[in-house]
Amino acid sequence: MLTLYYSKGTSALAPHILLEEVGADYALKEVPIDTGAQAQPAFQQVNPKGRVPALKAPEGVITENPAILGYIAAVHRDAQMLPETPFDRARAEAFNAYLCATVHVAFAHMARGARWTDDTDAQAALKPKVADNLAECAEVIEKHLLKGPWAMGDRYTYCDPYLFLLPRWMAKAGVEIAPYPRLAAHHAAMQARPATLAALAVHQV
Ligand SMILES: N[C@@H](CCC(=O)N[C@@H](CS)C(=O)NCC(=O)O)C(=O)O
Repeated sequence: MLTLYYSKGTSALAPHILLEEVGADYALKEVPIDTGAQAQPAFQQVNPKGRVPALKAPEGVITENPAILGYIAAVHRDAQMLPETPFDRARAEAFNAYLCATVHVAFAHMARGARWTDDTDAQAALKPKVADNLAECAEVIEKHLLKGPWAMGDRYTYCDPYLFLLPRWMAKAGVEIAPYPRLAAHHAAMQARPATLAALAVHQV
C-alpha cells in the first residue's frame, strides 16, 4: 500500500494521476499547505523539507516529483510507464528533471518569492518575470522535448502526468496556450483520460 501526501491544486496532482493510471493500491493524506500544515511536526516527520508531494512506500518515504513518479512506474511494471531502452529512459528522466528543476521553480517565483528575497518590493518585481520564463519553457518543450502525442512519443509514460501541470501553471501566470498547439493537444488528451479526471476530482477547491 502506498500513501500520497498531497495538497489540492499542487504538483502532487502529477503522482496522483499516475497512481490512478497504473491502478495502484493507494491512500491519500491531505496536507493543506494554505493552512501551513506542511510546516507542522506531523508532516515534518514525513518530509522534513516541508513540501508535497511525499509518497510513503513500504520501504520508506520518497520525495521529489521525478523520484516519486519513477518509483510508481517502477513498481507497476505491467502498466508500462517506463521507456524501455537506457537512452529513452535517460531522455525521460531529463524531461522530468527539467520540469522539476527549471519549470516548477520558474512558476514558484509567482507565489513563493519570499524564498529568494525578504524585500517585498523585490518579491513583487519577480512576478512579471514568471510569465516570460514559463513562456520560454513552453517554447523549449513545444519545439524540442514534446515528441507527441505523448511526451516521449507514441506511448504514455510517467512524464505525461508531470507535463500536465505546465499549462495549469501557465494559466495561473496568464500565459496563453494557443501559441503552443502541441502542448495544448497534449493537455486536451490528458483531460480526456479517466485517470486524470479521477485525480482532478479530488483536487477541486
Ligand atoms: N522539488 C519538489 C517541489 C515540491 C514543492 O515545492 N511543492 C509545493 C507545492 S507544489 C509545496 O509543498 N509548497 C509548500 C511550501 O513552499 O511551503 C518536488 O518536485 O516534489
